[in-house]
Amino acid sequence: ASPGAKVVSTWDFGVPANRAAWEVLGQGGSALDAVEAGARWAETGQCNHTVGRCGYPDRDGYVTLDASIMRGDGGCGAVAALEDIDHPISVARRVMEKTPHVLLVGEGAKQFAVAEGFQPRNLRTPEAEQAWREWLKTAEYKPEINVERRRMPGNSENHDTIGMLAIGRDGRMAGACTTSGMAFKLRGRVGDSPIVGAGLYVDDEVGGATASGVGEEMLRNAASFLVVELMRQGHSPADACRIAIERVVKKRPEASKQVQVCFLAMNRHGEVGAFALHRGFVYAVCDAEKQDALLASPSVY
Ligand code: SD4
Repeated sequence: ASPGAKVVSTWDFGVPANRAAWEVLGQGGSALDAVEAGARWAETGQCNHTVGRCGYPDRDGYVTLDASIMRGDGGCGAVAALEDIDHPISVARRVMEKTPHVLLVGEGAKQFAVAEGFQPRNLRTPEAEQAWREWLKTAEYKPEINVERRRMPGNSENHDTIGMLAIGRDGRMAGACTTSGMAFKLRGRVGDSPIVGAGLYVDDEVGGATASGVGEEMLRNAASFLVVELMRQGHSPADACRIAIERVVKKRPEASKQVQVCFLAMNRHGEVGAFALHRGFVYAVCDAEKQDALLASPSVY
């Protein structure tokens, strides 16, 4: 029997993003349409410096966006280092549905988006520009744990990359992950979010996983794939996320003290779990019973 529709996503802005996804899921819409709608909300619904429009730029001042989308049957599409297009998740979906490829990057991704009818626009807001100019004074790239929370003047909410997993009434799953990546990254840097298996992985036979935090750690560990494979071996979503975090720590114990890594997983039965390297990670859960649950994840340190 189907576990019933459900959507989960990373961080506290996952609550409104889930609601956008629920408008689709609650009406019997597909998990794929739901995660696209939820991710789109995050990309333009709110200026949060870490996703879509208003993302902070790289060290040379360019806002570059990464996104991936995946269906539980293995279909997937992604864009990396995409500029001037404010809905990278929808471009990723077009890559999946309209090309023989999985990942388009940079200028080619933009060309494809424009050919598909997306309107290019300047995504660098005056606020992002000001933050970048401020950063240029020291020009030191040093990601801090959960820094987005502190970067928001007068706003204690925690905002970050959105990773979203959904299961439809028909029991089929999908996931989406979208981000502007690490602020002030090197030009050309691509994180985990658009890399299938690192920032996102979904398999209808098992479940899905997504990640937030410093993407280099997810890339090193093929992390979302690892979480799904751990669930395939019989681990609960929470245990799978914890074991994957332990792997991250074991590989780079010193570096692990300095960076945040967070995993969120949902298995095909609709069970949800999460684990983070450091405190501060929260995730949002939405189903027919409750649309706005926000839960804190356990952490290692
Ligand atoms: C990245 N994982 O580009 C993303 C960014 C993120 O918390 O999640 N930041 O590495």
